[in-house]
Amino acid sequence: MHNGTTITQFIIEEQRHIDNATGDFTSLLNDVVTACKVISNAVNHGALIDVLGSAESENIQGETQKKLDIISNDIFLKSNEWSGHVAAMASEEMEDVYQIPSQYPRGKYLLVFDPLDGSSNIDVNVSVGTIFSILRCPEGIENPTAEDFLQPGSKQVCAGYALYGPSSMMVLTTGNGVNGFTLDQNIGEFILTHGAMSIPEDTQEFAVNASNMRFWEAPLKRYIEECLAGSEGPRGRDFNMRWIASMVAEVHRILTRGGVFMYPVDSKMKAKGLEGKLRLLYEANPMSMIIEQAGGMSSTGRERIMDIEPSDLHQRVPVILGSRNEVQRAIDYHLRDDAESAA
Ligand code: P6P
Repeated sequence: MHNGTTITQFIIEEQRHIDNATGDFTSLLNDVVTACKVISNAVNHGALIDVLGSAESENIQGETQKKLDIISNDIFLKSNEWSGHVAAMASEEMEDVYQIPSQYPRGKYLLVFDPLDGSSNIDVNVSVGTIFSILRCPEGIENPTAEDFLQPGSKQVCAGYALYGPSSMMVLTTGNGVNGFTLDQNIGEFILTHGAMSIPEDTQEFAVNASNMRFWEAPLKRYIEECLAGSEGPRGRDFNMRWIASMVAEVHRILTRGGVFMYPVDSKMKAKGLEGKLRLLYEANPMSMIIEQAGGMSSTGRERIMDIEPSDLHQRVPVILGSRNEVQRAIDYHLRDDAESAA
């Protein structure tokens, strides 16, 4: 018998602090946990069960889908469509909103997710993850449309991720701090191992895809160049760089030891009419809620990500998140640059 707190027990104990809780949310979260266990199992088996490689299809983003992208998306849909807790779902892998099949009751929550983030890492056996966000369905809406999902990140009732790494973990927040759970493969349960996760305000570690540097805006270039100048430069101390190309893994490292993660908008994206690489509803918003709940900051460089009023289901935004004092410095550089340009 294990002696740790299971994620199910933790969620139910959290529910007790919520007035007139009906158990719907708790049950929905448990279905999300089940989906992540099934995805973890598929990811861990990799080449043994022929789930690697390309699906020979593209998603709405024009990105080649991996077989596991589609498998993971289907796992999420099948685990959550029947329960009567969800009114509709949306995902990186589906162009439109997924309506709950007519044979199942509808619920009061909207579930939006990136079923397998960082999937370009799958074939080279590097950590990947699942990101999810839970919103309330607007009152009286029977058949939610994309419009009903367009809520600012501040309206999320829950945000979390599963990280399929050396161990499989789940990290989640319901607005009352951030807690991490490790999958005990022997009993198939996520056990509380990282209570009350908190991000150090300062860091000497940044994560950015530096190969895009020549396309960045001036303030981002300034921030990174100063980090690279290290102890001989204006920062007066050396920095370390990491880039895993899997946002879930980067965010988890930052939650564990601090750091700053950046995926800025650049001139290549702007030439295509895009405002960033990462998607607001199912990457930036859930990760921002987690980061803020752990004492960090999450910004586009010019505004708090969780204040953005979404305009599209697959809207992209620039992301700068992590240790508060470093994110604030990057914001200051952006605002100063804008003021100089406006002068
Ligand atoms: P690049 C994965 O595709 C993702 O959405 C994030 O998880 C990750 O941080 C980023 O894109 C990686 O982007 O341009 O380095 O492949």
